[in-house]
Amino acid sequence: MEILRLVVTGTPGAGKSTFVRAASHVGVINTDRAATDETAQFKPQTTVAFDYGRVTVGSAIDLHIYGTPGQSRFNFMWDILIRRAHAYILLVAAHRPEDIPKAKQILAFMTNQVKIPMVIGITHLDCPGACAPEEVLLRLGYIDSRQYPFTVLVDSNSQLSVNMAINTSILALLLSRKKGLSNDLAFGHSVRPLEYQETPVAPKAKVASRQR
Ligand SMILES: Nc1nc2c(ncn2[C@@H]2O[C@H](COP(=O)(O)OP(=O)(O)OP(=O)(O)O)[C@@H](O)[C@H]2O)c(=O)[nH]1
Ligand SMILES: [Mg+2]
Repeated sequence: MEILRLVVTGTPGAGKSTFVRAASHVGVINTDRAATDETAQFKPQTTVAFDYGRVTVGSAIDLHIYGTPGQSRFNFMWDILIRRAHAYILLVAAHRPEDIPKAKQILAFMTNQVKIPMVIGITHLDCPGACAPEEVLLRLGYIDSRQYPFTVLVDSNSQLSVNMAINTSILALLLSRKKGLSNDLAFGHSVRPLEYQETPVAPKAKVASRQR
């Protein structure tokens, strides 16, 4: 059985720990602790190291799932986790568009560290004030719908929805291994990778030009 590692990343409260809990076939490891910063305004606990769960996919794949912390002060964990990952899913909360620059920063960080398949998971679409998925992708820098990365609409509380997101991540991974298929789709390279910066990108920052 092949062991594959999927990293679930995204901004605080995007639904990473909930996703790992819903997905896992075994008891999860969870490192949530009381939130002491601005995260405490919308949720009492935040992940300080990682979440860990496992999913057996048929008889072929043993999928290990790692949820990252959302806060950038723990970005040393992003680095540790992504370096051994085979693919990752970036969760973006549609109802907090003000957090999308932070999601873009995480994407830039990951893209600069590794070249592995990536899926965007848009969460909280059921919440008041949620942006449409296309708006979320546009704010992330995907200006051309013909070059969207693999994208799934996710409710981390729904096991079915989480399973579909996992299947899409595995599909992206398997496609990236296929010779003759463009890797652009699976790798989410339709926007030029940004340089990671510690400070969030200003909301009106210029969208990166598309890679030719
Ligand atoms: N309504 C709604 N709630 C969601 C959805 N996805 C996740 N949630 C909820 O959003 C909250 C997210 O909490 P966590 O899973 O701890 O978020 P996290 O991304 O791990 O956050 P950090 O560890 O702080 O980075 C939980 O209360 C979930 O039940 C969704 O699609 N819709
Ligand atoms: Mg968490």
